[in-house]
Amino acid sequence: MDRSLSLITPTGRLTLGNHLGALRRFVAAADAASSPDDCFFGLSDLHALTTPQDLAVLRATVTETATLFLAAGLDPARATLFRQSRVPAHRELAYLLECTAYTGELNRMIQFKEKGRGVPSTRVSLYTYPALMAADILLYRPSVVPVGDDQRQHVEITRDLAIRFNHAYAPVFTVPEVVTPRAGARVMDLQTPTAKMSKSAATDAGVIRLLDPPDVVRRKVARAVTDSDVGPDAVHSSSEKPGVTNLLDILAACGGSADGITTYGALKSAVTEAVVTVLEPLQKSYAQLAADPAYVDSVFADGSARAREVTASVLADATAAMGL
Ligand code: AQP
Repeated sequence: MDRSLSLITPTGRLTLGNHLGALRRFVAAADAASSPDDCFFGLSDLHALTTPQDLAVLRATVTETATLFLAAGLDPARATLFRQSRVPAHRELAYLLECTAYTGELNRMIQFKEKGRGVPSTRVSLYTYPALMAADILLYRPSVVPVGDDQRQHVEITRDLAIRFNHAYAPVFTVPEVVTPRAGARVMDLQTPTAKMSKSAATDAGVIRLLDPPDVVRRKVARAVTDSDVGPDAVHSSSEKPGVTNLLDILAACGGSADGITTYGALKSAVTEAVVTVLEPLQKSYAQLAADPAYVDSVFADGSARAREVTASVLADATAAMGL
């Protein structure tokens, strides 16, 4: 089986978008795996430091996110779950890849353009993070990287760096393919349906968190922005009707159907029911796991130890290839 690799940054409490675009895909890949070495899924806590964080909140978010990985159904016997900061090869290879990357390509990265360019207090790490992200991927030699649509640019720069490095020095890296899910590839904010649903969104009203109770989900969906003068069975076009398109996409991704629905009220009820049905088992499992934090810690400690083992030879090869 092709090795699969992906990370989630603990910059906020996980959202429905993180589940449909990432976690759920991780679980499917792990379920199809024959060994935990086929799937590496991590918490990219180093990436969280590219922007200022309240450290107590960061610690709590790391714990919650780690617990959610397991609650979503990731089985440590089928996937290696790790923390990026516990695997020093990530930072070491990142430097070697900074020596491979060009400022021109880093200047084009959307995240830097949107969050940091022109702001004097922007952290240098926000500019260089694509090199760390490339290291995150290339260290594991995955042939496939499952990510939401929004992350394609990151995997594309990783491919460029790997190809450049392999040509300039030695064929050390596997050049990975990007895989994006069809339904739920990009869940949009319920209040601003032209922007993706983000865990670090400034306001919570348009963001469904994985641990939101059913009544909170209902309220957020009920207040979701819809588009004027169009029934939900009208043309499915995100440029003209981003609000209703998003609701229809969420409904489909959560296993619901819009057949026979003709009003926004009915659509929102169906969306609520479908989302709650997806979240309920996850929340139940979360409550059990949260009662045993030592178990969650041990899973990630064991996974990080395995990640240190598998990344050591790739880092050694890259270091030697650069003449060091
Ligand atoms: N709205 C989304 N729809 C589909 N997939 C999504 N992902 C994130 N948001 C959506 C996927 O979740 C994984 C997490 O990636 P990340 O932690 O590196 O952060 P991100 O993509 O920047 O996610 P957020 O939630 O928007 O975080 P912040 O607010 O911190 O920037 C990825 O696989 C991503 O595709």
